[in-house]
Amino acid sequence: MMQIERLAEGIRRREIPALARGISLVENGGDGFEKLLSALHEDLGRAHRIGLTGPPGAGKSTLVECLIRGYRKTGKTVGVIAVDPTSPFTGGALLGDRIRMESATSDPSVFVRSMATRGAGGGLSTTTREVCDLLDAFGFERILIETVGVGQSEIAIAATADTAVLVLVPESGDGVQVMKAGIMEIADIYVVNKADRPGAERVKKEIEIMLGIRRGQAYRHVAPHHRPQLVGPQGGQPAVPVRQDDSWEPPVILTSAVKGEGIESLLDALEKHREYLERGGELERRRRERIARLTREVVDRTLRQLVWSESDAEVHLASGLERVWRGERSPYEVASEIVAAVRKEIADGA
Ligand SMILES: Nc1nc2c(ncn2[C@@H]2O[C@H](COP(=O)(O)OP(=O)(O)OP(=O)(O)O)[C@@H](O)[C@H]2O)c(=O)[nH]1
Ligand SMILES: [Mg+2]
Repeated sequence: MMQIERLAEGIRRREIPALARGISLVENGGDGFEKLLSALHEDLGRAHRIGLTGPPGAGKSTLVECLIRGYRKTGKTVGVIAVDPTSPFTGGALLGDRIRMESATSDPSVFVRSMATRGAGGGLSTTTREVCDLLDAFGFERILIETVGVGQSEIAIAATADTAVLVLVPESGDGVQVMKAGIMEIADIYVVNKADRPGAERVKKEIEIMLGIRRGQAYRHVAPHHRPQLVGPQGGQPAVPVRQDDSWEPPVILTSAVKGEGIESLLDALEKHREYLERGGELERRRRERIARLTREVVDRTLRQLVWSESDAEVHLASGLERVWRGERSPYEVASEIVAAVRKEIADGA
């Protein structure tokens, strides 16, 4: 316990070794990792968390390196998490910079961490979110989370960010595929990277058309009284007319990460989205939702732990399996016997 307190203190004091130890503890679900996260909870909420997802090889890591350089120019500190990377970061130069920065000052500005393993403590998205929390508590102003793929688990990871960026490329009709996969719903910014190759403009148009169609459909199902109203603070007409629709229109940005082109536009869009989130109360809504989701997941994993590691469920399972094998029980009957036994254990023990 004291050790955990010290670790939390070290992270607050921006000590890289403490951060690294904290991340390992969280990744492995080691002793006291939840206490650490709990202690740091009050330090959260300062970072802008940005998720970048997209198909393998789309240039996400190269873009991340460009963004780091962009943020460093304006003096912002950046933490990076690469989840299940299929290829390492290419930027030897970047790494060199990082080491120089770290040794030149006790206030490290860039920290890059790969998460090659799934968290032992819970699902990948929960663990990613918890590692993000450590980076946030440490004080990084921008946190970039890179994930490969456009499937459900990547969507879940992207949903732990404040801003979700989907990185596509001109080839292979990615646009259409991704829209069909439904990842569309979560992206706040679209990037067509490798715009130095042919077809980028066409993919951009495709995405914009699809975004337009979605928007049109979305409004048809909204009853008029649910639309934002032009009312002032006292319910009358406002002195300054507010825009009736302050919803976010996801921009589609062309970049060439290898040439460093379009990066300013992307940085600009990211800042605009952050401002939008703060202005309209959307940031608070997203963060509340995230806290609810996290709490549910922590309850889930605590219950799993309670059942499978701290009760006699495994013993009941072993004897139950024999009966299933002999044809005396179905697995469902055994499962409900296990649940009943665990309930009784808890009731008796509590
Ligand atoms: N032509 C071109 N190539 C690029 C661009 N951006 C990245 N690449 C190249 O694409 C390859 C993959 O780049 P990465 O940045 O590793 O892509 P990634 O999306 O992080 O890849 P994974 O993490 O393995 O999914 C590398 O060879 C890059 O040099 C670009 O804008 N134009
Ligand atoms: Mg990568």
